[in-house]
Amino acid sequence: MNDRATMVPRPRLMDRYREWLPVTDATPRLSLGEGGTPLVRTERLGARYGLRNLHVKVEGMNPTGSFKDRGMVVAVAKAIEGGARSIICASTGNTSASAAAYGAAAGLEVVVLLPKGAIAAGKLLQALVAGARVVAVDGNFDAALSVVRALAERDDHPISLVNSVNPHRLAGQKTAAFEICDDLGRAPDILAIPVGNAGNISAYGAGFTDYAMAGIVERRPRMLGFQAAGAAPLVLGRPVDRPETIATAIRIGNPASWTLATAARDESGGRIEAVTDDEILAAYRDVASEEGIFCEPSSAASLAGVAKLARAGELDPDATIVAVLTGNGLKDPHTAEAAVGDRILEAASSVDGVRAALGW
Ligand code: AN7
Repeated sequence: MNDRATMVPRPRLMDRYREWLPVTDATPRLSLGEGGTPLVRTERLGARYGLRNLHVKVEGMNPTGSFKDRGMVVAVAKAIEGGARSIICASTGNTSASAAAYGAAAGLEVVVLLPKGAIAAGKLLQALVAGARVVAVDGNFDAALSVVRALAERDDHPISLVNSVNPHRLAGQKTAAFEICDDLGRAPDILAIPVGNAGNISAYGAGFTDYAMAGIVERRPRMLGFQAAGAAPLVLGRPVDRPETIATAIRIGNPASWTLATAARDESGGRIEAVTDDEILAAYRDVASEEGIFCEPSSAASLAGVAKLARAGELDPDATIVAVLTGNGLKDPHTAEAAVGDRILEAASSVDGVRAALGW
């Protein structure tokens, strides 16, 4: 039997890391149970990639299935604290799902702009079922972001912008870096992460820096960011007009946090590189079939990059590596279907029928 006196309630994210967040006594204690996601040490996947200390941070375990909840809870709480009644964002899907959920929980009007036809099915449905006002715009994410920025600046319809250009979003997202250090008892040697609008790599960089400056960890990890090859402005060093990739969450041509992200890369001695859609899909299947972890395609960009650098002999096999899996695979059933093909065996409903189908 557990001693109930030693069992503590699960802390809220904003309480657990309060001293690092812009939280005051006037900030509403909003929570859907975000944060506290698993850090899983991979055995089979690590062995496959020739790495003895490969971990994944499973951010798809957040309430709406992505890391966006860490920043959204802070941004929405601060918006309410400031008197907002409405919030708005542009999104490749996960930010809108998160804004819709936290906005619903706080009783706010939520408006989301999405690039028409370029959002994974689950993410779109999350926003709709939560009651957000969804506008599909005839343009890509970069175009939608510039429209919401302009809308949020107008006085005729006051509305709070909750894209990652809102600093409270990045403040909340730093907590994932804190959790990784708290779980490992140190900072990893390498942090691998997918990069789209480049907010998350910037937030992790800031989080590791906070812990290093406070003396909680001795040094910061090298940050390795990975973009999809068809949407790799930070690798090319210039915006991409027509970004293309099956990893729709990171189909972004002109990242809002460009300067912060390249600074996080450079201060850590890291790199931002491109991985192809085929490499992303291979890693997406590998982590599901070797570890039982179903992430969304964009998330697998981090592992695809690790696999590629490991193959090239550029990673120390003993390094402590954490790859961030930013979102849940259930969000994008169509990519999953295409990735596995028609693998369903058909059988009569009998022992002999099933034995025949299995070739036993
Ligand atoms: C699963 O939801 O930009 O580099 O509008 O959903 O911080 O943008 C999502 C981005 C990685 C990239 N993985 O993070 C949005 C959006 C997943 C994502 C990223 C996103 P950033």
